[in-house]
Amino acid sequence: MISPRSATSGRSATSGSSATSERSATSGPSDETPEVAAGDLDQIVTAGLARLATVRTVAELKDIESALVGRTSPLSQINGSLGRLAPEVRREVGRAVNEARMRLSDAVAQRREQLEAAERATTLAAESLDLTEVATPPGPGHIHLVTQARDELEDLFVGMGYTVAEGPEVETDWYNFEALNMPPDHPARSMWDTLYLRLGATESTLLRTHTSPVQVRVMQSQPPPIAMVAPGRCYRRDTPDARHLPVFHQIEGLVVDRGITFGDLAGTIEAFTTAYFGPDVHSRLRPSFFPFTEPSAEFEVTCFVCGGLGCRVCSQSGWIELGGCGMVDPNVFDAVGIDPEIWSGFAFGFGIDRLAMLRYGVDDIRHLLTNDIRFLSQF
Ligand code: FA5
Repeated sequence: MISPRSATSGRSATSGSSATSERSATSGPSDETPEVAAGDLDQIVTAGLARLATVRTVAELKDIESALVGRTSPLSQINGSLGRLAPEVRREVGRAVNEARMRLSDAVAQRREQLEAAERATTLAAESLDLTEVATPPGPGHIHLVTQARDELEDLFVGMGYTVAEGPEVETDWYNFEALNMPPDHPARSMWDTLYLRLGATESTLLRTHTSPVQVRVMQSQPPPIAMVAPGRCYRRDTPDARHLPVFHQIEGLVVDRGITFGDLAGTIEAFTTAYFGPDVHSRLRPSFFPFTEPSAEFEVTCFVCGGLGCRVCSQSGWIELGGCGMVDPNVFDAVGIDPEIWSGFAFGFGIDRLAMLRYGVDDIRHLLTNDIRFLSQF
């Protein structure tokens, strides 16, 4: 550090020497005199300019500005101590400090302009729309996995000589239950808890719980021989889980002719499973109960996961249940006016969603409904 004289010494030898004598004469001992070197001011300015060059935002600049030229800045502190200098020296040092402040203030203003311009440009760029940009058009969709399975099953059965029939999703109690040998209060109705519509007499109209009512409608509308399949949507008050949905799809099959036997039913099911799943998959029938078929059976296919060896998915049995089947109950023939002494027949019904799950190894039936494009685009 040098004395205030030194701060001005660069300008003239004369003024420099007079400042020295003034100080010793008027300001007392040198340790009470603020000492400011021209080099110090230069250093403050140089460091300030370097600091300014690193500022990146207008907000940040505000803080730096007050550190460089604000009330607590080194320059203000020097200014504050000028009073202790002799008047001529004070003037010289004051001028030098002001010059330094001006340089820094100018530099701050210049930097502010640059930063504001840059921030304006960034905002504009963010808000701008590129009207020339070419948006990728959405790719073509494709048929849903369940619809693919339904179409394939229809083709398969048509190839085996069946016709395709349809029935309403909103059914009457008579078609869904009574004509199928389930009079009111029949305990088997509880197997198919459903959703009723506020239409007509209480609980007379409902969302069908299975495709079996289409059997009745077809037998009413045409005389035997009959060989038909009826795919469609069904509804149940089932809580969704990995294997159940409240809205799902079934396909119904009905064959009525003279001399139809349980062997025809078993052979038809084996033929369809092999055709749909391939030669390694076989079917088997397990005794069961349905009010509209006698005898009744569940039909099962070889487990796709373990190939029949037994695993967690098939509960170690090697088989997975697909649907129900059996010989048409004489009471159902009676309900539609077909003579069971002349005609016999079989019927089956199974879940299309379950079938698709098994064929493609889908581990949760709810994936079919979530509309996740990553899942759907795989099929
Ligand atoms: C029936 O619905 C009978 N109508 C089947 C039938 C037809 C038997 C003709 C005899 C003669 P079941 O309730 O078991 O049976 O359902 C048949 C199949 O539908 C089930 O094996 C399953 O594959 C499918 N299914 C049933 N409920 C659901 C559900 N909530 N979600 C998905 N699939 C289901």
